[in-house]
Amino acid sequence: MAFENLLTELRGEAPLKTGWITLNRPKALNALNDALMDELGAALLAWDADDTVGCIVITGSEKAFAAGADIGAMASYGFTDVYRGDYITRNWETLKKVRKPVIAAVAGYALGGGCELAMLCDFIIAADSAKFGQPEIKLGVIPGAGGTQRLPRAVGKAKAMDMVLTARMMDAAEAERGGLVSRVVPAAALQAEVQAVADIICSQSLPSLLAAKECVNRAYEGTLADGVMFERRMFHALFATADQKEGMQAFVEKRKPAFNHR
Ligand code: CO8
Repeated sequence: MAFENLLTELRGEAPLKTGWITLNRPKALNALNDALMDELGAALLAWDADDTVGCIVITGSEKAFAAGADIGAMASYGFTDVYRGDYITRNWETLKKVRKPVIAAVAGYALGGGCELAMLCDFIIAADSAKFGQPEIKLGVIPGAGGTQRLPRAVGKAKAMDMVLTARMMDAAEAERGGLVSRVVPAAALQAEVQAVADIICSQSLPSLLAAKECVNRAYEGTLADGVMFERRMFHALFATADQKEGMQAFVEKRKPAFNHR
């Protein structure tokens, strides 16, 4: 896949490969313009449909995961422009449609839409250089791609209010304490550490990965009773797969499973 605002590469040692998407508008600190978001949507859908890919990583540069929506591009817009054009929703829902696990590998700034993009991923692994923030208030607006909803769910109301109302940034250590990120690693080791995690994911059965992701998302977005019932039915359904037979038989025979993703 060749893009103007992204670099894409398949990596990994596991049976399934990891699709790496690197946001690549370095001169604008990976500000998210329409062209980049269109390419991101296309790259995500291509790898979600590719049977050789088990996991996707979205990353940026050492300095910035993404410094937000492209302020220059939207500075002159009026209400009708953004409302009629449904600005912001452009390809933002695409990431939610991806059924394979998506990891955000964040170094440097993840601000505004950049923080929202990272939160849309299934989990975030942060370099110790990462800085998260929703600074839209300084621009006379508010977060527009889920920041006011996902940040409180991740770090609680107090920290989210503090960040959204004052534009204060959260460093990697505070983000880990608050539950926004799953792990913090040295900046120089970010890609290797994320690939090691992705390789573990890519060693599992793909149907199980899709089911696990769907179930955890139910916990995040639905009621406990619905989520527990949904999980139980998905658990039952996985007994129809060859990978369940292989996974359990391999344990009994004290060997590694060889999943065929069926
Ligand atoms: N949009 C456009 N250009 C940007 C952006 C941005 N968000 N951020 C940085 N740049 C550009 C700068 O203009 C500069 O360009 P140039 O060299 O041509 O002057 C270049 O990137 C480097 O930036 P700085 O010189 O400012 O670098 P510093 O290291 O001094 O500062 C900061 C880094 C702190 C990250 C600073 O650039 C900054 O504050 N950026 C803006 C952060 C921000 O306000 N983000 C929120 C934007 S609004 C938003 O995201 C709404 C989300 C809605 C949903 C998403 C829809 C897509």
